[in-house]
Order: sequence, then C-alpha cells, then structure tokens
Amino acid sequence: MILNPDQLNTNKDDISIHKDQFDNLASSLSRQNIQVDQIVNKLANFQIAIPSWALGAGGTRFGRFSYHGEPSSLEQKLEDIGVIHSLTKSAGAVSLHIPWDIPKDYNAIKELANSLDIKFDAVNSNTFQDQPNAKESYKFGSLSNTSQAVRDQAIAHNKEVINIGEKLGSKSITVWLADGSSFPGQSNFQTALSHTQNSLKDIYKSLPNDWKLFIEYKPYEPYFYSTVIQDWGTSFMLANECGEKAFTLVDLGHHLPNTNIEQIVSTLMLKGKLGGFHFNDSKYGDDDITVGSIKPYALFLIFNELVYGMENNPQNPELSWMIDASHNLKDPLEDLIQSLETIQITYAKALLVDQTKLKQAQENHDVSLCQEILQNAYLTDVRPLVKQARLQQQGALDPLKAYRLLSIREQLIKERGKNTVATGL
Ligand SMILES: [Mn+2]
Repeated sequence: MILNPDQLNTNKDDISIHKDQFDNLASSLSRQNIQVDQIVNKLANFQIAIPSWALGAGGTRFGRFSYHGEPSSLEQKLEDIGVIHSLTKSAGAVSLHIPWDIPKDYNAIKELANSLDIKFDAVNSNTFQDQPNAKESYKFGSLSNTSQAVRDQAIAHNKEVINIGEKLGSKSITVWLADGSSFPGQSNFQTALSHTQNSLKDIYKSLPNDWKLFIEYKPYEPYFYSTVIQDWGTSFMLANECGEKAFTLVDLGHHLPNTNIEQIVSTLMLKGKLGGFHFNDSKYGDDDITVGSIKPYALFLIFNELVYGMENNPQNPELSWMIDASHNLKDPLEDLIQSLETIQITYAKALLVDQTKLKQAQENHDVSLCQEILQNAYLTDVRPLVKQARLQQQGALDPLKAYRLLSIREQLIKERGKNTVATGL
C-alpha cells in the first residue's frame, strides 16, 4: 500500500486553526529573539530510522498477540515505513535486521526504498539466537564465547551483514550482544571481555572506510547476572580500542532505573564518541514502549544535551537516530506515529532553550534561573512548529488522525490478511 499526497488533503478548518496557532506562537517566540524559521527547518530535516522489527506485534516472553495485516516481506515493511513517512515526513530511513531482512533482489529493494524516499540506515546483526542450519550455537554467547569456532561464526555473520549493508547504501552497523551470564561463576568476566574486544576488532577490520561501527550496551537481559557490555563505559572503552570509526550507541531503555542518561550523552559527545541513539520509553527496564509516554521531562533533558552537543561538539559525528520499540497492545504504525510526534515535539522544545542565558545563569550560580530557563522551554506548546514543518513538506497536519481517516489498517488487513507475521517476530 502506497499513499499518494492527494489523499492527505486536510480539512480547511483544521488548517485555518493551525495557521492561527502557528502565527501566535511564532510572534511570541520572535519577541524572545528566537529564529522560528530555523527551528522549523531543523524539524523538517530531522529524520528517524524505523527498524524493520517495529512494524509487527512484538510480544513478551509469555505470548504474542497478532496485530492483523502485519508485513510479511521486506517489501511490505518498506511500504509500511513509506506510509508513516508520507504522513509524518520524519521517518525517511529504515534499519534492517539480518538475517531476517536479506533482500532477494537488491536493485528492486533499492528502487522501492528510493521511490518512498527511504534511506538505509544502520544494519543490525543478530547473534542472540541460533539460525536454522547454523553449525555453532549462541546459547552461551557469541563474540564472547569461550569457543573459538562460535566466535568465528559470529564474526563471519557480522562481516556478512556489512556486505549486505554495503550493497544497499548503508553506512553503519550496530552490534548489540546478548552475551552474558545468569549465574555467578558461570563466566570469567575478563576472558569474556577480552574475547569480545578481539572479535570486535576483527569485525572492525572489515569496516569500509566511510562506515561506522556502533556498539550498544545493556545492563541485563536476556541474562540476569551479567552482560559483557553492560554500560556506556564498557562500550566507550571497546570503541576506543577498535578505532576512530567505532562509537557508542545509547538506547534509552538500556539503563538501570534513574540513570542520568543526559549526562552520559553529554560525556560521549564531548569525547566525539556518540554514534547512534535509540528512542523508546520505559518504567522498569527495556520496556520498549512509546517514546515519551512515561518520562517526557527526562526525554527533554536528554534532548537538551543532544542539541547542545550537536551545536558545540564538531568532534562528534552526525547521529544515527532510530526508534527501538516493540508493540504489544497498540497498532504498531499508530505507536510509531505517536513516537515520531513526541520526538519532534521534544526536539523543538530543546531548540527553544536559551543557551546563552543558561550559560550566564550557570556562571552566576543562579540555580533558580537555570531551572526556569529549562522549564520555560519545556512548558511551551511547540506543536504548531512541528505541524508547520510537516505541512511545508506536504505531510499530514495530524498524522494519527489522517491514518485513521484513511482506514489504513483496515486496508492492510484486506490486502495481507489477518494472520500474517512479520519475519523475526
Ligand atoms: Mn536498541
């Protein structure tokens, strides 16, 4: 299913209400010397990758409830992202997961993605489960395994993922390891870390010159006692030892409760080592729920550091943004639309922070004023800016409303049937 822009014609009353709201906000911001056009352009240019695994129902370890009309091929996954991108104009990239998304016809897939204005962002390897006919098993780890044969298989898989990504125009690979242990004494920490370091260095050798290697970390799960790459420090150290094309990837859900993620982001950007960023929200752990649905102010504080880094840290590369979520109750496409909306809104709020005033207040140790400056930006209703950025690019004024009015899920079910399951889920 491919949307054409004529289908998005928005109700004239809605447009006129938006125009009033935008004009009001723009004039109030202009009086505060904020360049509204620049903010709208930044929002329009901000593109977030959708991972191929977020388009169907995920499930928990207790069960999976299908969300009907799910995509069952790579082509259909791209079409779903195309629908979201047509509506939101902010999902112009896909992040593939290998081996689930190996194209049968590379040219056809590239043409389809191109026609939908979708780029190929980071490719993801998968050594957290065994593939059919695999010689070695990852039950006790992959890049960290005590067996050289298992490590070699995992290294070869990562190199294959780079090859596949190269054929599609990707420029980065994300490595997330499930490796760890569930019981004290099960694993020798130093051996596991050394094996992982050497395996990553081996993969890094196959990295094309214009590519990046992203190393993701996670404190627990699927194992419960230890993970080999448990925190940003371990990832940062591994990235440094690999070389200048290796970076840390921060996934919001991969932290223990109350971790100061904004400070991690800030430190990594200062050191030029933040490469990728995965959005989601959580209450307890890696809950993978809708961005900003539980801790919107925390997300704002993180975005504030991201914006500061993007403006002040030329040593840090442009980031790869992705939504890493899993959908169990909501229509995955509706959930992604909501996440994209929240990301844009929070980015806009962070762009409103008066960095000059904030710096002055910090230097004067005016703690109350520092807080006021942040809260003033956070409490501004920036939705008209986000809508304006979308309208400028012929997206939908209200993407979720348009999605429902166009009965997209109903059409997908008609097209694909009720019982399709996306590969990898
Ligand atoms: Mn992630």
